[in-house]
Amino acid sequence: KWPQLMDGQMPVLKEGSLNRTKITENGKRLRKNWSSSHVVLTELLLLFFKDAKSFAAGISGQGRPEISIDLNGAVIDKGDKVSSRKNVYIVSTVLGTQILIQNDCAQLAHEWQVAIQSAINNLPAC
Ligand code: I3P
Repeated sequence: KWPQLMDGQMPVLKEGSLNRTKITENGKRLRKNWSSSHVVLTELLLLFFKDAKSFAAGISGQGRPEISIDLNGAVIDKGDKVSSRKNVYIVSTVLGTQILIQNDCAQLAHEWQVAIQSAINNLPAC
């Protein structure tokens, strides 16, 4: 798998399927385009792959993430104000990217919020 190529530098904390859409890039608003994604949480990065197969393919194949979020300085909040969907969370980065993540199962979505918040909290302050 892709992170294992990094020689154990990037252990996977959590992975699974979520709906996602990018709503802001470099501070600029984008048109929503919800799609399902294979999401991989590491200590430093939140990665969005097209699907599990793409994640398993490895970086030398078709395994590049579609979106890579730097968790340093990132914030995760409830996203109910920015979507009509249920169980939406919004991840905002220092560089002005915002991603919505969502799942119809409230518990599953909440577990992602907890895991992402915990990864953010565990990053060194400086
Ligand atoms: C958007 C689409 C999104 C919806 C968004 C709509 O329309 O229906 O699913 O976001 O609402 O604008 P279009 O396909 O024409 O771009 P949610 O599903 O998150 O509510 P919004 O404009 O209120 O963000």
